Amino acid sequence: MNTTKIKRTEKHENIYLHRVMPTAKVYYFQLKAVGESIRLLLAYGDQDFEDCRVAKEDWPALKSSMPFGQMPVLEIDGKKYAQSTAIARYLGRKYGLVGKDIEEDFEIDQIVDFFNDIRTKASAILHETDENVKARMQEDNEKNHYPFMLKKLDEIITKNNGHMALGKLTWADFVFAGMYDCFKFILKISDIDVKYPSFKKLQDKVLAIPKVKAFCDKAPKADF
Ligand SMILES: N[C@@H](CCC(=O)N[C@@H](CS)C(=O)NCC(=O)O)C(=O)O
Repeated sequence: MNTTKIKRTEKHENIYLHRVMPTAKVYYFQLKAVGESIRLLLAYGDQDFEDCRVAKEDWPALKSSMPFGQMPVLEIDGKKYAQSTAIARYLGRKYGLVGKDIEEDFEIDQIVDFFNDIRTKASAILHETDENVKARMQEDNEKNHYPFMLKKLDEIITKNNGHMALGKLTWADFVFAGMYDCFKFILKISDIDVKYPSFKKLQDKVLAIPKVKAFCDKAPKADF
């Protein structure tokens, strides 16, 4: 691995050469949720970074300094970048966790979008304030959406040798592994690990990668 400290990752004939970023900071709440994949990918890439876990009460003062007024944000050498999927895709390219051509990259993108679609169905309920509407939305998801979508995701991971795409480790696996605890919390399906066994196995596989494990062992604990 080339660890020369230069500002940008160069692209040569579709191969992105790994370079360590001079300084990196991750801003996110004291949660895993959509920020954890970024931390895990940076750990995988052997990148030192400042893990800024923002307390809820400190957020209002910081909000206007973020590109879109939200987190997670990755700051590279003083410049801030937002959107968790875009950041994960960027780090995936940087660390070679991508396909061999744009069609393979397409396969990674589509499964990440599908995973995010499932998550969005659940998070819409979190934002609903009327308890009756919440209950109806949960029932609708459990009856009409989750069974099909989760079975499909389980089949895809199983078919891909325990990965999200391409039958190998890609940045999509980090998106899944980082998000899975929160995914379970918001979907509220108690037997999800048993019903769709590929999910937990995939999370465990990513979290067992030695550099990722070393990071998680030392990181502040968060339930989801
Ligand atoms: N699409 C964005 C969503 C980011 C997002 O919703 N961030 C939330 C926390 S999970 C946030 O910053 N909330 C505080 C706010 O909007 O003021 C991403 O994936 O990064």
